[in-house]
Amino acid sequence: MSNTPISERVHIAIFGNCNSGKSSLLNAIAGQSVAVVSDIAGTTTDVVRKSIELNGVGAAVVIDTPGLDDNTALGTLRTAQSHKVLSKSDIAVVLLPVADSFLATLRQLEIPIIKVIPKCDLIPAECRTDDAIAVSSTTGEGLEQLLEEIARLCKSENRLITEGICSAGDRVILVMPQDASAPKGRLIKPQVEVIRELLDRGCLPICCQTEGLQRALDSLSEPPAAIITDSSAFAAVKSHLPQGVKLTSFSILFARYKGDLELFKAGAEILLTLPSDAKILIAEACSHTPQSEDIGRVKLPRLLRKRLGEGITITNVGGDDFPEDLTAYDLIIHCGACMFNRRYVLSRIAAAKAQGVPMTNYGVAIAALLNMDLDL
Ligand SMILES: Nc1nc2c(ncn2[C@@H]2O[C@H](COP(=O)(O)OP(=O)(O)OP(=O)(O)O)[C@@H](O)[C@H]2O)c(=O)[nH]1
Ligand SMILES: [Mg+2]
Repeated sequence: MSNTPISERVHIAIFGNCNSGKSSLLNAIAGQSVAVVSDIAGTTTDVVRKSIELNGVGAAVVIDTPGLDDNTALGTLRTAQSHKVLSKSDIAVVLLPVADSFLATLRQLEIPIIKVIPKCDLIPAECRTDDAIAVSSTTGEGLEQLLEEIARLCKSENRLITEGICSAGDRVILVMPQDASAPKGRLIKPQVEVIRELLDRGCLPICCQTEGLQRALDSLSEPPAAIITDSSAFAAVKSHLPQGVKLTSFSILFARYKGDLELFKAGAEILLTLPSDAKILIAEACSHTPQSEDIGRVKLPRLLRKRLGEGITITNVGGDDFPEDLTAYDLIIHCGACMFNRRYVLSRIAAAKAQGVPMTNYGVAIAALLNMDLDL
């Protein structure tokens, strides 16, 4: 579990004013001294992350942030850091009191909030309220209740990648071309995650490359429940698809799992009607050296130019480099975002929506460009 990548960990961020006890709470949750604690306001100047296993939650990362009311010379920079954490927070633990505007921002981003009355060992019982958990990092009071509430909120967010595509025990064929764009010696993360989930669900995942699909189908006594393919092999897979077998792609599964499939489908429809001088932003979560058959830099631009003409302008960005001003673009095409947590993808979607720029993702865009009829 200690190897769980950060994108799969539940992100629990602790927010509050200076000296409210944020770092002490992180230490209390982690059961060790991770962050520096002192009675000097503004002790925490940088975001501190601690990866831990939490009961009832599993792999989590607990994030300590600088005080929200830091008005020292560097305060604005520090509070900006705390606000940056927001876009990746699955759950916000808020030490009261904080400005109403901060709570309003959390609500706008639809981030579940757990309100905490900190240092409750110093606070008379009559000052406690029902909508906040009284916690003392010093005595441990309320800590268990806080952890239970975190676990409860996490359960309601638990989702399956292959929900609705197959049932427990089904046979599922996975088409995974190991071409020039595949990393050497390993499988990419979406494939690994889908295989793992299918195994957890008692399914039989059957893996092949595109040219092995017919043999895989022939080797089964009855058709599989579904075929999940790399987007680049859609056309080839479709030509082998037996009747009644569901077809989807890794990108589409992750669009549902991490994003907003309806919005991505609407974005793909707009893609087909874009003018010949359209400006398209292709955003990828991982920053890697461009490869010869790279989907975001080679395959997708090729398909886009074939469909819309050579006059379009394509801009590629990677990693955290997502422009704040998106209005220069007619469409954003995002990767499957296997390196980002769901909340971060949703915050990018929210930014695109707020600026009125349509958005889709690799798999949905490719399916539309190839006129594929998929089981979305
Ligand atoms: N009595 C009591 N003191 C606490 C508790 N939690 C924190 N403190 C004390 O409050 C002071 C501030 O604690 P920190 O955890 O550093 O607070 P912070 O919110 O991280 O502060 P900044 O990093 O400056 O924003 C320290 O002196 C802690 O020992 C608590 O539950 N009870
Ligand atoms: Mg601190």
